[in-house]
Amino acid sequence: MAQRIAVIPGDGIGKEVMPEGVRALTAAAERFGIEIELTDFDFASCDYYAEHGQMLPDDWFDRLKDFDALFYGAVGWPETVPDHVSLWGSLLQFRRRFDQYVNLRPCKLLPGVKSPLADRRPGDIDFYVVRENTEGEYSSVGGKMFEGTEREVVIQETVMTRHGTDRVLRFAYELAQSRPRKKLTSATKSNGIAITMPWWDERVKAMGANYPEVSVDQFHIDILTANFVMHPDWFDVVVASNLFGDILSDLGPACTGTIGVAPSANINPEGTFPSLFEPVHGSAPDIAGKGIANPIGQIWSAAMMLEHLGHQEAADAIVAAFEAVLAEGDKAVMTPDVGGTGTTEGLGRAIAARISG
Ligand code: GGG
Repeated sequence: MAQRIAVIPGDGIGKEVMPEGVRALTAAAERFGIEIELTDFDFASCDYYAEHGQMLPDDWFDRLKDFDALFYGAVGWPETVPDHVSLWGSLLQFRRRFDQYVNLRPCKLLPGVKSPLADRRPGDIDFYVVRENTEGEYSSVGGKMFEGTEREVVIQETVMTRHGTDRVLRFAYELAQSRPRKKLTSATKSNGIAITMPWWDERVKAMGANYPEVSVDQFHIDILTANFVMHPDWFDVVVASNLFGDILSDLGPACTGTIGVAPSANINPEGTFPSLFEPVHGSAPDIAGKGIANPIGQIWSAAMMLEHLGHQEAADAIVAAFEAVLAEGDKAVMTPDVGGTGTTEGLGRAIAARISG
């Protein structure tokens, strides 16, 4: 049976990198005899908002729920739609309604890509950020009082539940246990945020009782960010709340040279709903329309999607292809963020050709 994949490019460079993600996906599917059925959607974009006054059609849930996976680009075009409106109107709806409670983001220094950190080589940086993806600081619980007056009050709460926290910690522990180093790092700020964060620390300890082989470090987020820069080799699996995980999963790839290559998987581990795969980067209005965005974040997300769908060989072939093209380092093929003068399409085509063999 064909794998049904919803293709949602979104905004800005999402529309430019998506064709290259699809090119890589199609090349891998052809090579490994995987039947895929791609369906394009124009919603979850600010262009759609401009036409319809909302980011998603009313029936979006029913239209997407039976897909095997969602392949997403990027959201946001602040010139026309405030960022919090576009994000809450699209991506955050997907994550919540499809219960994609794990956001898995690999940080890996790739061959041919220069880390801004001194003397780092491929192999030195290779870890995962596991971000809680449905609650925490992104809960949007709160409100305003006396709006627009001198007495204006604004409140927004962080919501952490035992159910929501334990399930993402379980995923992180399982991942750490499956890796050779078996090391988990948890990020909080328990000295300053003195209710939710110490409680998260307690849940980490409680869950750890089920995973005696996994060694656990607990860091405050401020020193943890410093250590991402000074000692990225310390980390194996890093688990954090929604906001801290979001920040760490931009910082991690930045330490590997460019956020342009970083992929992510928004996973519903039970498979009740489709999972969503997207690059970590956003719509990048500063370079949108120039055809120079790095497509590897989107292409690597395609590999994570194939792995999730059970096609490990095809996923490995995509990763091997972009690693080989990066290692060759042809400046005319590389995009500017990795030191070249090439284009999104040129780099995408080079990788697809390598996948096809
Ligand atoms: N492809 C990722 C994307 O579009 N990100 C935009 C963004 O601001 N995301 C915030 C988040 O992931 O919570």
